[in-house]
Amino acid sequence: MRSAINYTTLVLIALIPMTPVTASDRPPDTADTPEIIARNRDVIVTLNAQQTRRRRSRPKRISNKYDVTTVTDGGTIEGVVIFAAAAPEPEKIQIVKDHETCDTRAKTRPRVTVDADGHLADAIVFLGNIKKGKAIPKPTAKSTIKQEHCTFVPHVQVIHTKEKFDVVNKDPVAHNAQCVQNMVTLFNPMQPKKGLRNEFSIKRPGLANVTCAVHNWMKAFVYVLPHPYHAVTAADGRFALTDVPPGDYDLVVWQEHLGEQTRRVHVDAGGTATVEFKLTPN
Ligand SMILES: [Cu+2]
Repeated sequence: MRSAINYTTLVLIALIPMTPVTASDRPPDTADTPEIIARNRDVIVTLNAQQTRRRRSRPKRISNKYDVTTVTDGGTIEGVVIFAAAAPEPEKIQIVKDHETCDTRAKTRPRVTVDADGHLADAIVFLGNIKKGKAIPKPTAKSTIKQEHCTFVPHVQVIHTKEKFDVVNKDPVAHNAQCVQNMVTLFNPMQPKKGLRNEFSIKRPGLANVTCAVHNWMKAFVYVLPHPYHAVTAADGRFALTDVPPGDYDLVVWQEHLGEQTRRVHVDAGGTATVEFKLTPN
């Protein structure tokens, strides 16, 4: 009897590392995993807990409660984001495989994108605590994360909660796109061929990052928000949020290397509040 138990135990131990963690048997702390929609669920590869820990992101907690209302006396929040320091060295990218495709991309990536006056592009500005306001406009094009020249395009974007978006491989080499939010892997499609496309949505607001395990320099950021009050700063560092119901708000700016900064902003009916953010390296 004892030998039978020992044999069973050994078999079970031997099987443990081979058992993949799937969406349905994740640990209890990931029970509130955001909703994932995929055309082909077979391509979702969930990772083990160790891999998830290594790729942790630092999401800001944002309420998912947002009610649509008619905004007739809205104001505007506009301003500029300035990088108030000397531009840091760009990230160096070492391409070690798939040279025919990947060598077409730049071998460096700027940590900040600034113009001659320090105006910071590609920062995300949004209202952190708005509970009701205008409806999310119908998108003119479906949001997409493209894998092109071994680069995720766009590098930074806002996607709304529950919005359906595509991950698509435009390269003739294999990529994957592991998306992690709040230390939980939301999806991880392997796309071994050009033209492969998978559709997803994310239920929970907050920052998510996307990486490719095949090419370790590839990364993208998605800020998931339940409302339309957000902007990505243009080349001149400027942003504008319109039709904001009168009131007091937390205006948040985020940049991947500079972190977040929050400013309290008051909006009068029909008025314009002007904000200047100055970001520096941590
Ligand atoms: Cu890749």
